[in-house]
Amino acid sequence: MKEQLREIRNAAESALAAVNTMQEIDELRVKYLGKKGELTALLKQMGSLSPEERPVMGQLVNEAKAALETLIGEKTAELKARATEEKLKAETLDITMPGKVSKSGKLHPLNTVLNDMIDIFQSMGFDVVDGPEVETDHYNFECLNVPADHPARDMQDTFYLGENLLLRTQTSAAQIRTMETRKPPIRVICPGRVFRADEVDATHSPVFHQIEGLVVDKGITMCDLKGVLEQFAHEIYGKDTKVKFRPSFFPFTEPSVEVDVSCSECGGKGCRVCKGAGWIEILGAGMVHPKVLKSCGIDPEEYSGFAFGIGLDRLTTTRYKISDIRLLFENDKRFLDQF
Ligand code: 2NL
Repeated sequence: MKEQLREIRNAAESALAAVNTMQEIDELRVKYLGKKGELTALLKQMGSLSPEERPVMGQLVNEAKAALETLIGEKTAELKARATEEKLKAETLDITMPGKVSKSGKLHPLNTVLNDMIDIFQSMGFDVVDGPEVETDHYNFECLNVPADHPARDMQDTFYLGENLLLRTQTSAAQIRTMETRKPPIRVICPGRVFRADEVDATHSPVFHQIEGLVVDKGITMCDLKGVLEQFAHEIYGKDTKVKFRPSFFPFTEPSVEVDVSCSECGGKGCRVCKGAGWIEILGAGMVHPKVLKSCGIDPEEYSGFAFGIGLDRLTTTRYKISDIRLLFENDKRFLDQF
């Protein structure tokens, strides 16, 4: 029987030394230590031994059991450690690999310039107002003292949607509506899309952007207009920028001016950007025509005001040295990615 025990123990030990999986260990545990296992079977044979031999043999079998259990424990720990090591090896991160660059959205150059303009005028106390892009003849022309025979009213210049409906040609209509609904003092700017039936080329587009400003109060003069526009020019182009008023004509302002700033590229000496003039025209402006005030229910004897209109697209193309206005509307990603 001792011989049998040694054989079982040797066989179990060499089988355990060769296992590679937890499943194999479990199978060996059942084979040797289980209820129907080989060691249990040996214990059951003890009845055939003499009373002297029984405890000796019992102790030997128990020793063998304990030894096998220890061995199984060690082998299990070893397999678990090996599995962990393999798992870690498979999950190795190469922290020197370049990461994935996620692209963030950004503002269209027109909106960058617009936001700057809004900041400047808001800091001077202007509100931003909005209005419809589809307007009536009344708000777009009539209230602005644009007479029926004015060339701007021609089908060739304005997109008409019907007898009296049209796509606004300037954002003034929104300001007319503001004068109708608010009482002076009024200080507003109105940015937005405007439409003209222009021939398309590098400097003309049928859709473009305008920012108009309007101030109405008691005792507003041309000096206030000049002060506001000078402040605006200094913030946009720098403190040394000079501002010049030239006489002009618009039906909705009297007197009317066109406003030039000293060329920011050459400082006024004359260069390619200003075509040798030293000045660049940036906007049109003037004192609101008394007829316009009256058409909005504001008494021109009591109140006066100034208004101006700035083209946003030209301001953007000169700031970023963009050669063709059409690039602003095509939304080609290769173009937009440059800003
Ligand atoms: C230009 C000229 C201008 C205005 C727009 C205006 C608005 C109201 C009343 C009177 Cl509600 N005037 N707007 C005045 C002068 C010029 O725009 O050349 N823009 C690019």
